[in-house]
Amino acid sequence: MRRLSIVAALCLAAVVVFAPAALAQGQTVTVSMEDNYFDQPNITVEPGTTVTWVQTGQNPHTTTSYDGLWDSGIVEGGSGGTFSFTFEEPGTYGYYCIPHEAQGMSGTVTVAGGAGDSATGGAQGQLAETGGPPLVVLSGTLALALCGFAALVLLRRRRAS
Ligand SMILES: [Cu+2]
Repeated sequence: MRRLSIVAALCLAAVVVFAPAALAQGQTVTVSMEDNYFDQPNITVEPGTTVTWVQTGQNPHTTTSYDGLWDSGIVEGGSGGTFSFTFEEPGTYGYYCIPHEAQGMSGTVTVAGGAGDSATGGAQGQLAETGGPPLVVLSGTLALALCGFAALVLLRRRRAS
């Protein structure tokens, strides 16, 4: 019986360790649109991350993809308005603010961590995690499976004795 509770504790520990990594996959990153700059102009995110731009300035701003992937349109100053875009594919995505591009109000979102990624050089990373989440999730799943198996074996032994 004592052994079984040890296994249960180990399983719980595995869940606690690996669940945050699994949840991080669909994370959200916020970039503020200030007067007249993006507070984090260059960010690096994992595939599947939603970037939300928040209007925190008094001037009208936009977040507009250079590649035509997204365009918030004018977000009025003082409105606290937001615009979100989810990045799935690895790469570097440049964007700017239509009224203030000439004043240097532009930025990049680098999506890294997917297969075949090689575009991380020079990017100012917001994420400090090394190693891809898919591997972490995989090993977490494996750990849980092993826990379950161990519990089964112990249960069987208890019944046999
Ligand atoms: Cu602007």
